[in-house]
Amino acid sequence: MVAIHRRPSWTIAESLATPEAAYLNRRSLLQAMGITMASATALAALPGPARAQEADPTADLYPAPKNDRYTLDRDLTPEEFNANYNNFYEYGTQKEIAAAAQQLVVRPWEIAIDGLVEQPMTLAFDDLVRKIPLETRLYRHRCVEAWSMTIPWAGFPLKSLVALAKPLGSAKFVRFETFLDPAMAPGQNSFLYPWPYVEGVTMAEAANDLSFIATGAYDKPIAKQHGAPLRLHLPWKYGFKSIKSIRRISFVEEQPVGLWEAIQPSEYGFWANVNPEVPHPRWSQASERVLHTGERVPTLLFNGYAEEVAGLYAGMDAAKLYM
Ligand SMILES: Nc1nc2c(c(=O)[nH]1)N[C@H]1C(S)=C(S)[C@@H](COP(=O)(O)O)O[C@H]1N2
Ligand SMILES: [Mo]
Repeated sequence: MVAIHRRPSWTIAESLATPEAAYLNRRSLLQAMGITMASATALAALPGPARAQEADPTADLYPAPKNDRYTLDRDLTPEEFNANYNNFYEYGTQKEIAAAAQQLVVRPWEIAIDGLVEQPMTLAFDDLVRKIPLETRLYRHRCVEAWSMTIPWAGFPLKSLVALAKPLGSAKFVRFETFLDPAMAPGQNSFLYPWPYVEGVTMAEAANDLSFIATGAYDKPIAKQHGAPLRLHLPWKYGFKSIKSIRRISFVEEQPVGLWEAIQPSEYGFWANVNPEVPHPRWSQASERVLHTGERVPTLLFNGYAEEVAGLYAGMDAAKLYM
């Protein structure tokens, strides 16, 4: 029984993935807000001002200039699709968490920087986002569930934030942690998950130009359901590595254990590099469903970013790199 409970729910059909209690809670929450299930989806899909009740103090930073190194051979996923099909277990185990995620309180938002650094510090997001020039990059996003999207992120390279943090030479990994606040994230009341969400990368991965901190998407500040006010995106890795709503960044000597790895280490590893030839223990990674077209296309090694990142893994044990 324990093994079944601990199995991530994205491994089963979506219609079965939501425990009834969570589903009912969500319904009553929305009803209390005067929102029906149908109108909640419509509400989340509304663009710009119609939805944004609060003025965002960083709105003037977008659109950010485009970095032409990162463009794509595929169409972008329309914003309404990205805004209404998410994984954000703090707000539920189903894909339709956009309405619930509006409970996320993003101001004030501070990011603690600690561990093996010259001087631990706390950064206010609204200051940080003006310290490093923002740019727009078109990135592929590939979930381990075998679907994909393409997203126009805005933000800055993770390596710029690392430089600001001044890590010591002894740091080997960067560990990221999301907020812990069950009052604004009902999913964190579930004892099936070891909250808060944690993820990590090596110092070399963090220094790679592809590793990106997204603060915006679709030419405006990033939506709450995507992990406002800042989230990681590592486009050559399965999506679960790209942690949302970062509150703490620690420089450490030991390899961090992510939330999914902690739950099921035989299925979710530290590296999680995309590889079509290495199936997940229970399903193939050979192809992926492009979310907005429904089309199935072959999956590429390192999700199409081999040229940029393959060198990071030279000489390493291949058996572990792809899960
Ligand atoms: N804090 C947090 N970060 C998270 C998740 C989550 O549940 N909580 N889900 C991950 C998974 S599995 C994926 S595929 C992506 C989804 O990002 P998106 O909803 O913006 O497409 O976020 C990742 N980051
Ligand atoms: Mo995912």
